[in-house]
Formats: sequence, structure tokens, C-alpha cells
Amino acid sequence: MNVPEKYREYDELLKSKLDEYRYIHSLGVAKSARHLAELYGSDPEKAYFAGLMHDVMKNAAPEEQLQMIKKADIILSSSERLNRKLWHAIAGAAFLKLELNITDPDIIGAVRWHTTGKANMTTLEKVIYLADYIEPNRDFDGVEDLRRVVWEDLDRGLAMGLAMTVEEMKERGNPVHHNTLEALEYLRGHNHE
Ligand code: DGI
Ligand code: FE
Ligand code: FE
Repeated sequence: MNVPEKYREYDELLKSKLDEYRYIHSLGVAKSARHLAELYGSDPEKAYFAGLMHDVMKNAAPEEQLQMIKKADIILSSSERLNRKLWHAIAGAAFLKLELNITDPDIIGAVRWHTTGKANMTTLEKVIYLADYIEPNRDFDGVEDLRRVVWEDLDRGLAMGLAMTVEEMKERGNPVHHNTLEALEYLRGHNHE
């Protein structure tokens, strides 16, 4: 009903793998990603699909996530191994590649980097990172400000989203992943003109 007919089998898969909260969030990310892609010149269909699938491994048991990562021959860095919140993005990208035979590197990258971001992101990667942050079901202090900036300017929105994550991690006493810091530094280095 909610998801276009051509994605029906993926919709069924998500319904079987995700709890209701995460499923509804995924639909929100898909729709926001499509709108952002239309606005910022990325492929709207790829954006919808990547948004739909970005959290596909989020509700899987940690052991299952690690298994999927191992199956894809990915070796986690020590900082990634220590933070299991980061696993679902890596495992999700591996799942798309290995189980769904998705070969588009931009779609795989968008899922892979949706939690931390990284330096020099593609437009699709930025779109998924931010759609995850501002989809309509998100409700946290500052989300309205972030939405406004994201709809005005993708890179300023990205810098704001990344900075909010850094602040949040500091408040919670969690280590900030180096990819998140590198994403911010990269944007700062490219914003002097
Ligand atoms: O999967 P979602 O909840 O939709 O969102 P997400 O993939 O951005 O995951 C958010 C979680 O990941 C949240 O609990 C905080 C954590 N996280 C994001 N960036 C970092 C991080 N945790 C650490 N330690 N360091 C980070 O840089
Ligand atoms: Fe996620
Ligand atoms: Fe998400």
C-alpha cells in the first residue's frame, strides 16, 4: 500500500526482518531520500531504494550482523568492533551485496556510510545520511532547524547533522568515530571559497 509495487519483494523482506517502528522509519527515510535526490540531482529511484533498505540489518542479532560482515570478507577496525551500533550499516551493505545481489557501488556506499558519514561523500551518500536524520517520524530537539538547513543547502545540512552527532556522542560519553570527524573536516576544507 505504502511502497510502490516494484519494490514489493523488498517490502516483504523488510516486514519480516524489522520491527514496526524500524519499518515505518525505513519508509520515511525512503520518501525523504527521494525528495532530497530530486532536489539535489541524485537518482531518485536509487535514493528511494537505498533509504528503504538502509537499516535492513538493524534488528538482526549482533552475532548475525558479525556473520554477515565476515561473509563479505570485511575486517572491522578496532573502533568499529567496539561499537556495535555501527555494525548494522556495514552488515546492511554486505547483505545487499551478498544476499540481494545489488551491485551499484553508490547504493552500497550509501548504506555502508549512513551512520558515520565519511570524507568526500557522493550526493547519494549525503542524501541517505540526511534522510535518516530528518525523515518525518524523527522528533528530537533541533530537528526542525536541521530540516530547514538540509532543504536549503545539502552540504550545510550535512555539516550540521555531523556536528549534532559529534555533540550527542560527547554528551553521552561515546567515542566519536574518526569517519564522522573526517567527514566534517573534509566539508570545512572545501568551504573556504
Ligand atoms: O539506525 P538509526 O537509529 O536510524 O540511525 P544511525 O544508523 O545513525 O544510528 C544511530 C546510532 O549510532 C546512535 O545510537 C548513535 C550511534 N552513532 C552514530 N555515530 C556514532 C555513533 N556512535 C559512536 N560511538 N560514534 C559515532 O561516531
Ligand atoms: Fe541506521
Ligand atoms: Fe535509520
